[in-house]
Amino acid sequence: MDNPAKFYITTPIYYVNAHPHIGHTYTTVVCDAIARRQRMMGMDTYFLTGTDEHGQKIERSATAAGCTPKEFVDKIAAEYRELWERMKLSYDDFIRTTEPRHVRGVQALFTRLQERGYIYKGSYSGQYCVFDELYVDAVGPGAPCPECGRPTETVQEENYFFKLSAMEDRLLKLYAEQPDFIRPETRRNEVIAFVRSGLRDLSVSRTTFKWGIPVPGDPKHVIYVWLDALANYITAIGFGSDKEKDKKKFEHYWPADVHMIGKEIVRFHCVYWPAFLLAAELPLPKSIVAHGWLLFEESKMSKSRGNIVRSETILDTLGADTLRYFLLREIVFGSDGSFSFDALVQRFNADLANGLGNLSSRTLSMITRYFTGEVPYPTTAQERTADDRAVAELGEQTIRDFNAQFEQFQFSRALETAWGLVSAVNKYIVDNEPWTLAEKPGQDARARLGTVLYTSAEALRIVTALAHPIIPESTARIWQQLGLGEIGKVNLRELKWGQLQIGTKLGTVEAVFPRADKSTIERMQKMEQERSTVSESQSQAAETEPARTGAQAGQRATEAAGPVSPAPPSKSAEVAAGPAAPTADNKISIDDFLKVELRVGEVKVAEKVKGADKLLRMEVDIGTEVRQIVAGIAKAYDPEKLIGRKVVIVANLQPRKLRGLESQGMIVAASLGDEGLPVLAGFLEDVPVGAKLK
Ligand code: ME8
Repeated sequence: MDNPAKFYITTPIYYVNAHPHIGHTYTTVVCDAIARRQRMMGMDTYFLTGTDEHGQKIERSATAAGCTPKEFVDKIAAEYRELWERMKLSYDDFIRTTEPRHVRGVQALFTRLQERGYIYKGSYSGQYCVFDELYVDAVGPGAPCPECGRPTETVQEENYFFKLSAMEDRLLKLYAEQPDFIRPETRRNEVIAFVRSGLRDLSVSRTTFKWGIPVPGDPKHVIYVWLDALANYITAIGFGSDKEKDKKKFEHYWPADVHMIGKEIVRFHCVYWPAFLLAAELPLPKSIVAHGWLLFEESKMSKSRGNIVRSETILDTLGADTLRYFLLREIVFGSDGSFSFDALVQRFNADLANGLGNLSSRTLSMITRYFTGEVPYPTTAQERTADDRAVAELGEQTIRDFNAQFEQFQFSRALETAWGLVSAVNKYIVDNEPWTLAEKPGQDARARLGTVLYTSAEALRIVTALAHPIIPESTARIWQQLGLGEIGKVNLRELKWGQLQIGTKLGTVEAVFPRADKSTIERMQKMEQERSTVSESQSQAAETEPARTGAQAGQRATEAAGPVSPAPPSKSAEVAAGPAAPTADNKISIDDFLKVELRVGEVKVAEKVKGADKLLRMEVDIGTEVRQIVAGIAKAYDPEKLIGRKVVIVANLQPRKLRGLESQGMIVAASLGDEGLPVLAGFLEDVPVGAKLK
């Protein structure tokens, strides 16, 4: 049943195989802004986020890091929570898929699907992409995953299957009858085309690893990680619990109003998830909204590409509101958008420091100075100028447009609208020169001064209320300075021009957004570099680091690709830049050595680099990810002969470009003779991919 008074919104639950970056922050901030606004509209709002902690990818990351999966997931889940606190995210619940309430709920869902005849036992033989946790149609060992291009693994096992093929017509009917089920339109069309091309039954259990939720009554199988993960949206609000209070909660909040996701996980949410729910006879979410990617240096920001920006760096310099504002204002929701420190600082200075910050401080300080801190009388309507009326009308229009645009997920336009009012009022202040009016004698000038400052303060109040869901901290401060108390209590539905009470006593006026100077960009870039180095070495020590980017280990750029010869100690000391200097006899400490992350990798792809007769481009699986490595070994090795070979990789080198190709690590080799003929390091015994050398 539709319940107009409630609003339930979810983020994806994030994998804990890597640290959070601003891509994860983006989705979560979008949901937070929506949730905060819904609360201000008087809706009974529930905002859910969490972490996705099961599956082969996580199990492998934990093994590679030398700890148990539980230790591993606890650490990264805590990082997410800590970061979300700092980002001022107002989530109501944080679900972890390792929690008993989730395990119980997933098993209940599985049983429900079995009872309704949608699950049967069969055997699967084919390719599986561990990175995407996806069964793919690719053929042959190592065939690339059609989604991410990484080599797939051949899986042959007895599995439980879900009758996805039986759901085709019902899904197509759903997409036709509920056009808003998938947004935006482009994603909807892709999904429809995918389903029309035919659905095959889906394997929903695995037997080759343990880190998952056991199938009820058949614990040798663990439930497919996507069935496990998607179910979080219902288990978090009580599905599968016997308790009356949980059942009520589920009935109250389910179905979700919005599942917010990134565009790469549309198929799981728009095909598998409604199929599971239809089969289980549970109501369907009202809409699945997919946004684009945050790009950095022109490609999708992701840990495996090593091009991430951490939210912490921005939090430490410009604060949570700046990042929140930037993400919603700069990225056109639905499309891909680029992040850069330059653009961030520019937005901050233009819109926050010079725009809203300036409007707030000049208006409020003038009221303090000229009217002893009390909101002055505006003159009567008849006496107001066209300028005054234009601002009031724009204020009304801004409320209407902002609301309509925000509701259509057009956050950037909505903020542009609100900041249109900010600019108009800043101009109005300049045109009307209240500082000159204050100098003039007589009642008329005083009345004009009152009107100009009232109009400015009222416009400031409106923008502050509208922007609160996006920049909660700074707007709360402006609200206090306006003398209006707690901003969280505002009812946005009732927001209108003219509600600012005459005589309101202002709070202490202070700058909310001090301008950032040019050095801020450099500082942030430096912090990012230091953070990478610290997090690399910390995780080395704790041995809990998951997938590595290979970035910032202090390696000289010229050494970042090509075979490594056994290096003399002084050279190793350069590689392992850090506090521990080489000792007098040129020996390095064990700590220095441990900074170099050596891993066993398997060559999946190898080919010559055009126009470079010494270079080979390889894709090397290092257990947690597949790295592109460019090395000067073409004279010694035929590319075809390298495929399937186990090699040793220096995994934590700063990536560098060779002939336009990024090399994300180095392959270890002996270097023979004057020419330095490379001979690859290898093993006599069989060793697992991803194993660490120490
Ligand atoms: O896919 N730009 O988890 P995940 C924008 N566990 N958004 C980005 C982004 C980027 N560069 N990078 C990540 C999973 N995101 C599964 C989900 S849900 C039942 C299971 C955001 O850690 C975006 O929301 O890979 C994307 O869909 C999500 O993080 C992927 O997070």
